Amino acid sequence: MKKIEEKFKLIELEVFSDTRGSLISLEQNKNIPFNIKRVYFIFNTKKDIPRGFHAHKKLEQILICVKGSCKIKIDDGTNIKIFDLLSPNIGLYIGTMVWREMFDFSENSVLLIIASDFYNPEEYIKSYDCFKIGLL
Ligand code: T46
Repeated sequence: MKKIEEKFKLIELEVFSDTRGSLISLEQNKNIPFNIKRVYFIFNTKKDIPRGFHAHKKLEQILICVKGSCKIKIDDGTNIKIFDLLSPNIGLYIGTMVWREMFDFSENSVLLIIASDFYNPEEYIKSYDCFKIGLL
């Protein structure tokens, strides 16, 4: 798969549905546009308690709300956009140096994240001002 040039974009995932239900498969360098090194998920969230508020220097991720819904605010330093993740067949690709905030989680929602690298706290930019400077 060709590397994604955009800093962020929605990816529609193929759904295999039949009388038994539905299935979505995630494969590295196929519908996930990078090597997968980590998968984590966020649950037990509260509607009015947002999360995130950081950017990553090198990390690429895909966010999929596999249960319920949530909103993701994305800021690449030029464009600010809010994505409504309402369906498990929609992934939000977030590239490097993109500020993200997750909020408005529905009850019992589960946000699945596929990441291009292992967890590394050094890799986070947690100050919005530093994020903006980093983009210069
Ligand atoms: C991101 C958004 C979408 C780990 O130990 N390993 C991990 O892989 C992760 C992601 C987190 N943690 C620990 C670090 C903190 O003590 O889990 C705790 C909560 O993490 P954090 O406050 O960073 O969670 P969010 O929801 O603000 O952000 C997370 C990811 O950290 C971040 O990379 O892009 O989800």
